[in-house]
Amino acid sequence: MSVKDGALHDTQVAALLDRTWDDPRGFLGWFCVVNHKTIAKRFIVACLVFFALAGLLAAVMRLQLARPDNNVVGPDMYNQLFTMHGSAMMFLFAVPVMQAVAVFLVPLMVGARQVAFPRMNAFAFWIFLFGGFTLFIAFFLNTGPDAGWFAYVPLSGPDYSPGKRVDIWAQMITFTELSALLEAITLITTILKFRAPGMTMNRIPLFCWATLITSFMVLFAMPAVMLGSSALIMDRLIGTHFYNPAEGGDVVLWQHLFWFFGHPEVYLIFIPGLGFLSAMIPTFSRRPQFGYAAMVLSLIATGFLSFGLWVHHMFATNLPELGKSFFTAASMLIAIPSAIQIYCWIATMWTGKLNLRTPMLYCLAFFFILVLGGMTGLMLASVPLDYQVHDTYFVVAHLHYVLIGGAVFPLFGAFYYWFPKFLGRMMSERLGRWSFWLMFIGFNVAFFPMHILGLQGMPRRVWTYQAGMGWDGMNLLSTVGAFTFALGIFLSLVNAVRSARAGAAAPANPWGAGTLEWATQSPPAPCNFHAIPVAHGRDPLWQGAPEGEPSHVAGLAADKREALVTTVIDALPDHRYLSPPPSPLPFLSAVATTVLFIGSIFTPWAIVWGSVIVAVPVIAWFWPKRHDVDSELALEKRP
Ligand code: HEM
Ligand SMILES: [Cu+2]
Repeated sequence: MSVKDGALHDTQVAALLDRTWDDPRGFLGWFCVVNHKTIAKRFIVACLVFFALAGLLAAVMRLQLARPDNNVVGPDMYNQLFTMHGSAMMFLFAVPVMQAVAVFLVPLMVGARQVAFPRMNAFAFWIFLFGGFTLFIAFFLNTGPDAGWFAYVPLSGPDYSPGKRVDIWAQMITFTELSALLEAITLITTILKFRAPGMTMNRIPLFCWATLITSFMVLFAMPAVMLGSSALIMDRLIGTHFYNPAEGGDVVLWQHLFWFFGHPEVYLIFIPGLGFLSAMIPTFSRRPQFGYAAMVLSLIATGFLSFGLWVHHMFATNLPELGKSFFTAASMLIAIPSAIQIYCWIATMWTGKLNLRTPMLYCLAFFFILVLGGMTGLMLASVPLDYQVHDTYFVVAHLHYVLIGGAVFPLFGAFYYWFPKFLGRMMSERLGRWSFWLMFIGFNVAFFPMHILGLQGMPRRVWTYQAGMGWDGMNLLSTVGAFTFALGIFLSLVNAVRSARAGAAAPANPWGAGTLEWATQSPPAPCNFHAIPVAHGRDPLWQGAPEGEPSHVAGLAADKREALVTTVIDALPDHRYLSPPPSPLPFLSAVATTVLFIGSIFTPWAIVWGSVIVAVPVIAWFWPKRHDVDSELALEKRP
């Protein structure tokens, strides 16, 4: 039987496609799902749970610091709090949530039916989930890591951090970053090979460009930290000497490996944030993005330069002074591509017709907050000032201005913007505005005073301070701000839950946007598009197909999970590809891999017997099946 989906408006074909691509049902089916939208939704929810947990830890820290000589938690607990807060925010929320949103949006934006490697995508989600849970379970058992999210040696080495705390940190970081690597590969391949015909390189939506660049950065950055943390656990468990100067190792090696990852990490959060803005600003300005080529080039430049700055986190080590001045120069240079982007957005808004809806408010907050954070960044990039405020609250203020301005505000804007696409319902605009203002004011009240505290000399990572240092008022203010911020976030959650149940049904394109994800119904059908669109411009929904040109692809089978693969540069149809059906094997492989990693916290032998446990489901996963081989051969024979 060969059913073609070429005939548009054919409800029978649409129904068949829905059946072909639908998620399996039932309790067991739940573990077999490979649909990128379902996986992405679970992934986003998991990241938000980790965000909430990390936020709760921050709230406890702020309670402790609200008054001098306070005793809400003790010093040991405080160490775990800031370590877990930093680690969870960076490793379990900020980067993965960007990847999770991209897993949902990218196939829709490029007009594809599925991500490139659906089962690997599912596997990556499960190991992320298990790794994150392991870290938090350890924390609730009072064995949470306590050496900082940067885990500097020798503090995190065997001498100063005995016990299992840092072992758990090291293995779970390697583990969850494995998930980031797999997601990066999935996203890169999807963007390069699964674009709808006509979506040439210079028509890729800017959010997809941002995702492409961050994914390439992940491939270079994550191995550095995985290598570093693997060497760390070897030093701790089997007595290697990577970081032990007494035996020829080097403590600064850790800092190089960590920050070679750690600085780009910030941009892994920030660049997708830029991508969100480039999707929302043209829509709410009702005109195409100004300076598309300049935007793409400055995204690439930002990604590239971000690898050349890591030493600015190490100015207080005794590296050669000349080297440090080069890193100062590079750190200042990176402001230029971001400035170009900001000018292009301003030009877009200026020449367009601004429509100030909730998502747009979050975009405007980005401008305000990020510019302040960027300025303190430029200040910190100069070595003398960095010596002065090193390890004070000035740095805490700076990093939250950049991270929250660069990622959290754009992300919330993105949630409001794409919520109709995610769940098929509109969010409340009124609650959205309340939430926005509480977040914006609360954020500034929480973090602006920290600049002053830092300049007054309050060190970071201290669990308390004495009265009479002149820090009391600012700290209390900061705590009040933090709780206001949290209340604002909570209102958005209320908004999301209420709207998911009782929001107005969303049309396909509620904002009148131009990119392809809005071409399909809200929420999209299991196959994304009943007929794969052909892109005739950068904003296909605004431009439409010229007279006589095809608007959709015809001729794909509807009774098989068939996807279209196109060429990298010109997006010309290349070949058909059978997307694999649902399977429990990614889930089982993830369980096995988790056993291996958790075992390796306790004994290096877990690598040996763990490999056997992992091999079983993985071999089953990749065992060639007659059915697949036959249908692939059959496809090749078709014209
Ligand atoms: C929800 C609002 C937040 C509050 C109230 C908050 C509060 C804090 C505080 C008080 C510290 C300093 C701990 C200390 O040095 O004693 C801190 C550190 C940190 N925060 Fe946040 N934070 C928030 C959100 C975030 C977000 C969204 C991110 C990342 C995306 C983040 C990343 C970090 C990092 C990386 C550190 C450094 C941890 C360390 O020194 O090991 N925070 N935060
Ligand atoms: Cu940096």
